[in-house]
Amino acid sequence: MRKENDKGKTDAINNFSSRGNLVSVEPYGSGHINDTYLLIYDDPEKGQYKKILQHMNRQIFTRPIELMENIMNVTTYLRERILEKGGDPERETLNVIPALDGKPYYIDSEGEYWRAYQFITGASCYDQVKKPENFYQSAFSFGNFQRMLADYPADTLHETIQGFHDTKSRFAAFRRAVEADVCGRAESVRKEIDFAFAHEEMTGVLGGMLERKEMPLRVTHNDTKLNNIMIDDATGKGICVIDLDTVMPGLAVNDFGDSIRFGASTAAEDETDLDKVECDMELFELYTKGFVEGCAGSLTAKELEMLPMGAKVMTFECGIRFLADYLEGDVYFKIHREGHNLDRCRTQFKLVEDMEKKWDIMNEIVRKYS
Ligand code: ADP
Ligand code: GN1
Ligand code: MG
Repeated sequence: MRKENDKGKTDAINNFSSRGNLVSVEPYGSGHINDTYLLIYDDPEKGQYKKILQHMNRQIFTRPIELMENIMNVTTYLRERILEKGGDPERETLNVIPALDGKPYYIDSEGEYWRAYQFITGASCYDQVKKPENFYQSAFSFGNFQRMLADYPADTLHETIQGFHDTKSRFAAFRRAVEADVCGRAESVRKEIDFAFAHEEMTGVLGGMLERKEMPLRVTHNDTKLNNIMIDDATGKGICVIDLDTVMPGLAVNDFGDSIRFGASTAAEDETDLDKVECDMELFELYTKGFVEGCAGSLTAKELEMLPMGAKVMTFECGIRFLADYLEGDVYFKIHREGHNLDRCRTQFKLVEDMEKKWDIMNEIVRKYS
């Protein structure tokens, strides 16, 4: 885990323009990658207001300037689309607050990168589905996000993490982690390793289809967890897609799949009681309906057919990423307890097993909305 960088944080706070006095700074959200802080200010004229400050993870996002260029370009593009539709770009897309020098990031004295966003008020992010309607809304929003970016010039986007959802190379990295076994943990997780090796075959399916041009490369979000959507507290509508670090060319079925593995689970991603973990078919159906409606007819017949595969492969991929990180000593995903990444891996593998049992139902549901 990275050490706290208090001086960097203070310098960053002072290097983004702000009205009024700073009242509080608190860690915020439950993301696994960046350090997010909620800043509250008191403005004598306008009262209290909030801001999001993020310490970007430079070990993972090795080219932060390119990454911020992506975010500026994508949010500027989205702002225009939202205005065309008469929407409110202050709430329906992220708004980067420039640093005092006008750049969309601040570099502290240790070379760490910081950025700030306007806080989206009156909306919440959820780690688990509280009301099924929220899940439908998140599906519609992610589908709609993809549709809004359908004509975005994809070749101008930087690849912020190479091979992010190249499941085959993720598997190769996992295999190397097992072989190196730098922490001597492999023997104790033999069952999970065996499960992974028994499922290797699925890792080439989607990449193979892409290579054969059976599915199109689109501009996708690539990290479509429920907690990357803001749901309006008053209307219950999905209003804003956030966490744009991985917006890159990718597969629509992967965006669908990542949402299913996280939001259609009956338990949290890090639940330790695996009896509680299942892929809920009612939630799967709601998400399918919302995503297909949000994409508004843009998905090809092949993409529709492969939605269940997207769910299974993304869940498996996430499972091997968690397991590889456990084997490597928890260097990628933030952990909050011993064995956290192993617990996360186990829920993903349990979900894969459950999807295999429910495979026919999943396909039937998708056909109903195709
Ligand atoms: P990570 O990459 O670590 O997941 P996110 O960008 O998703 O970081 O931010 C973490 C959390 O912070 C989100 O789940 C959300 O609760 C909150 N958050 C991020 N940006 C905003 C924003 N502009 N307005 C309100 N809340 C936000
Ligand atoms: C990370 O940043 P966050 O917490 O939204 C990860 C995703 C994983 C997810 C698992 C850049 O997402 O790929 O699916 O954790 N993001 C990155 O919960 O690796
Ligand atoms: Mg996030």
